[in-house]
Order: sequence, then C-alpha cells, then structure tokens
Amino acid sequence: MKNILVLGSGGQIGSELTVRLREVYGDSKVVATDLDPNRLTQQIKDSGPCFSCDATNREQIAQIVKDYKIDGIYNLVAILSATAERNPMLGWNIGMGALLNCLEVAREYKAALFTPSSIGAFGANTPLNGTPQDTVQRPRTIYGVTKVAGELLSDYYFDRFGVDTRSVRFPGLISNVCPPGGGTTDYAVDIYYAAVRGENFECPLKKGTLLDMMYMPDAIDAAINIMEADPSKLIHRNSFNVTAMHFDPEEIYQEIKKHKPDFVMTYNPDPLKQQIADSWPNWMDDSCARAEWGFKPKYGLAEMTTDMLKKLTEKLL
Ligand code: NAD
Ligand code: AKB
Repeated sequence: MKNILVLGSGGQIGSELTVRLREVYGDSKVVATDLDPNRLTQQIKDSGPCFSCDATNREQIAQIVKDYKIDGIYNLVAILSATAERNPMLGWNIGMGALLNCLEVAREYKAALFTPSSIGAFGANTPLNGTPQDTVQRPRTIYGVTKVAGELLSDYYFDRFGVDTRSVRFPGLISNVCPPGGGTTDYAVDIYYAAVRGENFECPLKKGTLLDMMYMPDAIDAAINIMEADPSKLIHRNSFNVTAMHFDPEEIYQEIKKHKPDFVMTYNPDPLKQQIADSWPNWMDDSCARAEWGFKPKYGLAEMTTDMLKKLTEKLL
C-alpha cells in the first residue's frame, strides 16, 4: 500500500495505529479521519493530513480516497459491545454502515481494506477453550451479529469482486494512550489507571472470567503485518483468530500487586458485561494466523503490566 486512509483515528486503536502507519509509510501518505476531529491527538493533527469524515456517508469516504489516491483503508469505526447492547440500532447502523461504505469504495477505487472483527464474533455455543479458527459463530449480542455479518460480507467482496479484504478477530486490547470505547474487556485497561492513581478498583466481571487479551503494540503490528502479508499464503481472510494472553480478573490483579502491594480490587459484576464475557472464548487457537502470515505477539501479562504501569505513571503522575 502507498496511500492509506484511516477511519476512526480518534479511537483506542486508531490513535496508535495512525501514528505507526505514518512512521512506516510516511507522514503525508496516511490520512487520519474521525467523525469527531476533536478526538484526534495533537500529534496526529500536527504530523499529516487530517479530516472530519462520517464513515456512514459514502461520498465523504470516496472523496478522500479519490483526492489522495488511497489504495489501503483501515476501517476502525464501530460501537463496542457493551455500548451497542444498550443501543442496538446504533451498533448495527454504525458498524454495518461504515463497513458497507468501505467495501463499496474499496471496490470502486481498487483499495485494500482492513476491518477488525472481534472475539465478540463467537457465542456461548462456540467451543470456548482453544476456540478453532473455523467453528460455530452464533453470537447473541448485536456487536457480535455485526462482526459475523462483517466477516461474511468482507469474504463475499473478496470472492465476488476481488476486493483485497483482510482482518483479525482482536481480543480485548490494552493500551496506555487512548481509553477504551465502551467494551466488555475495558476493565483490563481501567484496572491499570486505578492502580497508578492509587484508587481502589471495582471489577465489573466475576473472578474466574477468562478472556483473551493483547497489548496494543502487538495489535498494531498484527494490523500492519496482515495487510503486508503475501496473499498467496492466505488460506483464510476474514477473520483470523489472534491472541497474546488470557487471564481472569484475579490474575491481572495479582500481577499488578507484585508492583503495587497496597492496591485493592473488589468485585461488583455488571450483569450485562458478565453475560457477554461468559459467551466469549476463554482462549482462542490462533495457529492459522501464526502459520499463514507469521503472527507472533511479543507481550505476555508480566511484560505488559511492567510497561503499562511505567507508561501510565509517566503520563498521570
Ligand atoms: P473506539 O470506540 O475506541 O473508536 C472508534 C472511533 O470511531 C471513535 O474515535 C469514534 O469517534 C469513531 N466513529 C464513531 N462513529 C463514526 C462514524 N460514523 N464515522 C467516523 N468515525 C466514527 O474503537 P476501537 O476500540 O479503536 O475499535 C476499533 C475497531 O476494532 C472496531 O471495529 C472494534 O470493534 C474493533 N475491536 C476493538 C477491540 C478493543 O479491545 N479495542 C477488540 C476487538 C475488536
Ligand atoms: C469489547 O469488549 O467490546 C471489545 C472487543 C473485545 O471487541 N474490546
């Protein structure tokens, strides 16, 4: 890819991915956009082209793609699981609206397209331990329904029109740059903020709730590497299981306590988040991503915790 458009540059993934893409492809080659330009960081505003763009408006996307000769789109626009469950129509309209527009624009202008799926694309009748790449996908959340529909639609555009669509099923992502946007896995970010601020933390998920997770630097590498992968090696496309670690709230709490022995966490499960988390994999099998395009995360729970606490301490204190 030579010229890249990012939709959702103000979000948890977009704010870090945009910066990294500019390092890799050049500042002027990566156009940053968001519905709300106030969400873009000063670094993003200062380092390259930036626009307000509503991904549910196809003409707005097409105009930028045309003007900047875009040949790669990173579509990061969605409403995350817990927020979408409180407003299902919004979840569907934003998630599917943005994707369908991207697919159509990518088809017309021959651009490659990356749109993340999620562990939310699975449901309670999926095998939850060692979740295979190809398995039952019957989620009962609107977020999951949009993710399964998105995977299918993206494969359809590849098979039917030759659009170079690729994606990964991200697990819960943990970052120290931009706060998470209303998901079920947000607790695994919020807990670090509480620990660094010296506050007690109330966990919205029960002890024993296992979920896949990944540190943002590994997620950014995955998003770039899959789009750079040799297409002849890809047996799958939309979407690859990828994971770096899995833990329950007690494990991340104990890991943080190794650095902050006085830190206190209590449990107060949120019924909605608990129900969603219980329907998601305990851990996924990501061997297809490793074999087909060399996915290899660097951070486990211990390394991530050391880095998160260091970076957040520098940022907040
Ligand atoms: P986020 O909520 O942090 O960011 C989404 C961004 O999209 C926001 O900046 C928002 O302003 C913008 N946006 C909303 N509506 C828009 C519109 N109509 N037009 C343009 N921009 C609009 O989300 P994220 O966590 O960065 O997630 C990005 C993608 O990755 C989503 O598809 C999400 O489902 C997926 N994903 C995220 C995680 C995670 O843990 N963060 C895990 C799995 C999958
Ligand atoms: C969410 O919890 O909704 C996201 C995700 C795992 O897709 N973080």
